[in-house]
Amino acid sequence: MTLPQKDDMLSYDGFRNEVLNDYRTAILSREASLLGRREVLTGKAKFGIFGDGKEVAQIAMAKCFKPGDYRAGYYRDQTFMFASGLASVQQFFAQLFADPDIKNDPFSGGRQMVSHFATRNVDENGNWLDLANRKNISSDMAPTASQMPRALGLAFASKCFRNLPDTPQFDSLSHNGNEVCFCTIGDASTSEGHFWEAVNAAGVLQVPLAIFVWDDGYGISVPKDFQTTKGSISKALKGLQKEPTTNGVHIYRVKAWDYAGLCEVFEEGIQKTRETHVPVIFHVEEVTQPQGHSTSGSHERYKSPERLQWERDWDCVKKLKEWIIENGLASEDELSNIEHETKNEVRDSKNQAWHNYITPIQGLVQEASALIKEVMVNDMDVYNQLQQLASDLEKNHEPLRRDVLRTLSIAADTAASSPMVHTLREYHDKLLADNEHLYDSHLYNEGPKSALRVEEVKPLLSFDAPSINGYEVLNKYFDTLFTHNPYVFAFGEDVGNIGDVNQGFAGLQQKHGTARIFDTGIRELTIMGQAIGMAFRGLRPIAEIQYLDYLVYGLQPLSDDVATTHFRTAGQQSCPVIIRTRGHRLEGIWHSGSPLGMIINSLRGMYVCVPRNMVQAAGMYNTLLSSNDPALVIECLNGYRLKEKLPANLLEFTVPLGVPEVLKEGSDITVVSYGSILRIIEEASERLEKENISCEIIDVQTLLPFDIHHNILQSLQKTNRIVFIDEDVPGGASAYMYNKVMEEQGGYKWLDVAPRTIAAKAHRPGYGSDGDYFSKPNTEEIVRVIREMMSE
Ligand SMILES: Cc1ncc(C[n+]2csc(CCOP(=O)(O)OP(=O)(O)O)c2C)c(N)n1
Repeated sequence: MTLPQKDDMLSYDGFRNEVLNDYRTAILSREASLLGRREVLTGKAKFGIFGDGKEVAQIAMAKCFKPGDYRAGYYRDQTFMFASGLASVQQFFAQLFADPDIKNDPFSGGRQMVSHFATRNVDENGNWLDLANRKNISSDMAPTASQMPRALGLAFASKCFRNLPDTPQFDSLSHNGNEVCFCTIGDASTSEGHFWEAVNAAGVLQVPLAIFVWDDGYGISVPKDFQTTKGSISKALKGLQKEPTTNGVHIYRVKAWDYAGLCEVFEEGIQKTRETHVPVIFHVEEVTQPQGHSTSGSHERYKSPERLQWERDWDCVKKLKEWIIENGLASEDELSNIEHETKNEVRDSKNQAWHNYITPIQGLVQEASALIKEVMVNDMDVYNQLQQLASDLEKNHEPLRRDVLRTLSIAADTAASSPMVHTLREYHDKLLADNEHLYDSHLYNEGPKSALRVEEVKPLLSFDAPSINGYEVLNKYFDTLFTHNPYVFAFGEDVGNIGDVNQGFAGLQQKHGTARIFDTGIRELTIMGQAIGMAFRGLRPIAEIQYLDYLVYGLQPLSDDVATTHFRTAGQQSCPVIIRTRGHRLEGIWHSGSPLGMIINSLRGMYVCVPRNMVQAAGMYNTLLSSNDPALVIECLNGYRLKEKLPANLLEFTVPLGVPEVLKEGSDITVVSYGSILRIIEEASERLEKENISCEIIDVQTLLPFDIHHNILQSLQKTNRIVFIDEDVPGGASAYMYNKVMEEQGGYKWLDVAPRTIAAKAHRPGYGSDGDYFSKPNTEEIVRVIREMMSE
């Protein structure tokens, strides 16, 4: 066999040590799984899902994982993490216990379930780390196959770097695109469309992606014959296999218990993809799952006794031990010693993790119970109740912060008439505030890279600034942007050759090159994945969804991955994608979409910009590119041929996020809206003006964030009437704006008449101009509603 060679591996002793160290890692990881399950069953942790059965394959895999490489995997990869030196057993248990201290659970600060790993990609200030010299783990997610789009993107970024001119500014991000993305997936999850779309795209794009399919024959209880054509993912993938004269992927099959075979096959495959960028798939068969799927159930329910016996016989750790003995590398006794020592070490690490987790909470318990006991009351019953509350709290062996807060709250209610009750309330509130940061922070960047900290710079519009079509504004903007910012890339369906369907990029591929502005297949999901991987690796992708209506195909990775990245890593990972699309009214059911309610409710963690014209859009792109926050920008489909003045400071001007603009001042009613419909509102306002009804028209500009300085409230304080208008369904984003102003801003206090919303019909807009008129809000409807409000 050929193990990847380190210097001392050339000697017999070096080889033997490596093998015994691998055995030790296998035992360590298996023991962590066994103890982990026990911690859940005894109630110290809530849920466990472990990597038992995959130890040997992952040890072999880790041998090929080099600084600069990436992993996009799922919840079974603890052994890989231990073997790569990226996780300790103590950290593993800290995450199992949901320890919110980032020093203890460095993957998620207690926010994710066990085995959802991550390594930082930015420092505390949001600056990119030297990723080319680190082993990188993109933060894991639970939805099956959700790692696939991102994995494709992480690998694709290597291709981008390899195709860029060799300038030193990218040195810390890539070594000429030599980095491989290691992607792991369970066999059942290959049934997801995500898998197929990503593998096809990888075969077309030719990127250094190494996919490891752990085939244990089941997806929880459902066997692979129900999951995969021919019951075998490598057979099903045959048509994608690379041939000498075609593109495609290399496919290998290997057994999960075959230590020597795994080391050999992985080394060969990984080296190939690193050098050639031809993707590689390892179908790892005969994987066992000694403890079943997770702590939620038992596999005896669905595996036959024969299957269970087979799994015991072919357990990879057992097989590795046999192989070591057969090859005379160590005796049974030596291996038993390793087992004994390692198991003790795992137990100690687990205990230390628990100690670190529980000690600060016990401190809170002590402080709270001391305070409760000290409260002076003049009623014996109350006194006894308080003593009981304090003592119950102290007796709790596994107290939570929640128990401390609850006890304090009940104690304060109990001692309501005591002059000392304020001590309880104050301590309660302080604890709540202190701990909120542990659980309710980092949804967006909070430091210097926050988009909300980007200074506003107004566009310079000279007298004689030319009035040009909206799409030409964008075209000139993107041209200037691509000339000056080498980190920016643009891609999507029809973005390259023809420069997008509305010509924002017309002629720019020819000028800036196919490496930076390019076409993709029709596959919104993995276009988002490409953006995610590139952004994760320090590039600044502008990825297109051709029309807003097709965002739904790409929404899953934005919602589950991008929008949660910063939160789920407690601020350690940034993924500043910019998704560019165009929407609102144009024509027919699938080219008139404005489903902003769906979007803003699924994308908390991203910003959502709804510019009314292309100058505003360009300003928003500038703002976003100065920050690390991810965002969706929705341009107006019917605005590309409207005339706008071209600002002179194209790359400098910024539009602040969350700051509405008053488009027309007025005194009778505040009209709040965004996007294409503003032009209809302006028309309605002109008609109302003739009746002496004066509308103040406000463009919110961004829905996430929404009016952060409460400017709309100021308008309402003047007009005492307000209507929210958009093209979404009733109860969609218009209801969101209503809620923001009424509840968050306290707008209800300033109303003279009931506030209203005007939205589109619940159905999608029909085709043709009358389809539009009767489906979306129109001038007459707006005039009628405002007139009604004025006469109330
Ligand atoms: C999108 C989605 N659907 C369902 C689930 C629930 N679920 C979690 S794991 C799992 C089975 C996965 O099986 P497989 O891909 O073979 O991986 P294994 O857990 O066996 O390693 C299912 C259905 C999920 N997490 N995500």
